[in-house]
Amino acid sequence: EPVEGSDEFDDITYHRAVDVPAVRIAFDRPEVRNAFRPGTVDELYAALDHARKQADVGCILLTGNGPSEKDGGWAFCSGGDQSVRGGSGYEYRDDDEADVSDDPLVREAKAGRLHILEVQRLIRFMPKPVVAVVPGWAVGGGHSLHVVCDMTLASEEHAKFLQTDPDVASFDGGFGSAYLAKQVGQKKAREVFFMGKTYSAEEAVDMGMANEAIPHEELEDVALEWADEMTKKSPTAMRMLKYAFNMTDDGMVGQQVFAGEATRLAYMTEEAQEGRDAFLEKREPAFRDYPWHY
Ligand code: 1HA
Repeated sequence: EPVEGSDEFDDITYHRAVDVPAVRIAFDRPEVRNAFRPGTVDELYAALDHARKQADVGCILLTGNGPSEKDGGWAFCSGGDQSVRGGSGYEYRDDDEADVSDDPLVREAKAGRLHILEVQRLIRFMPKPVVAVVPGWAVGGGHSLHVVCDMTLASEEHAKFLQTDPDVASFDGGFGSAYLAKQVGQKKAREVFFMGKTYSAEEAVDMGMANEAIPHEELEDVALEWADEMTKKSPTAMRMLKYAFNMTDDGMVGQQVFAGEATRLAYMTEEAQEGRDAFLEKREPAFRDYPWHY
């Protein structure tokens, strides 16, 4: 069932699964292999952020609708829409339904957009698993998106993984390359970017950048099964695990995110509530009533 507000989207679709506490968000531009233009990215960000804030949603499936009516081709995402790439990034054009301000200063500030990186950070830092469900091409910035997702499930028949960044004079020097190298190793990651070879679902699994190759017909059902399994687990444990996996690679930001969750847990203790109460009651806190755990 589509959730409230989902009919506002033009370039993506947003569905709440019926029996599983999960959301399916899909690129919906199959005729251009689900390339993203600035409006697509705005919508994707809004949709992911909406899913992030739902207390009864524990998993997000990110995918691409298809096949293309033009030629039957399947795609997860082919990265930035090259037809709207301007001098400094991707540009809002007239047929992009995005809501762009009439203020010329705002328009200028939004002239060249690379805000898919903000989407990457949202996926990376949201406290629930995001699974890339790859039914076809994952290319360029679309490849980087699957890399940043917590897990990747790929269509056995149609998934194809390809990095074209340097072919079009672009480079994801962040998660798309550095985190990929953590997944597949330095030599292989350099091959992915420097050689621009196309890899099948099975090869992606063997390399360690995808979790499973699944018969195309079953892909969405299996993705929902994975979501079902993950959302049966303790939300707190899942959140702490995601942030723990992130932390060693995310430096002080990783520490900050993990520590925020530690603070939340600490606030739940009587000891922390004694600290608050003592302040409000203008008295010394009775912390000596609490043990020094070992
Ligand atoms: O690297 C970044 C960033 C880095 C840092 C910060 C921000 C970043 C933001 C974005 C990106 C990037 O994404 S750069 C990489 C951009 N993407 C590409 O270079 C991929 C271009 N596409 C392809 O190489 C191929 O189309 C394909 C391997 C995905 C599929 O090939 P196939 O199956 O042979 O189909 P093809 O005929 O090429 O494509 C079908 C239609 O989709 C074509 O249009 P048509 O001739 O039917 O009118 C094609 O032009 C269109 N299309 C495909 N991909 C894109 C696209 N149109 C615009 N942009 C695309 N990315």
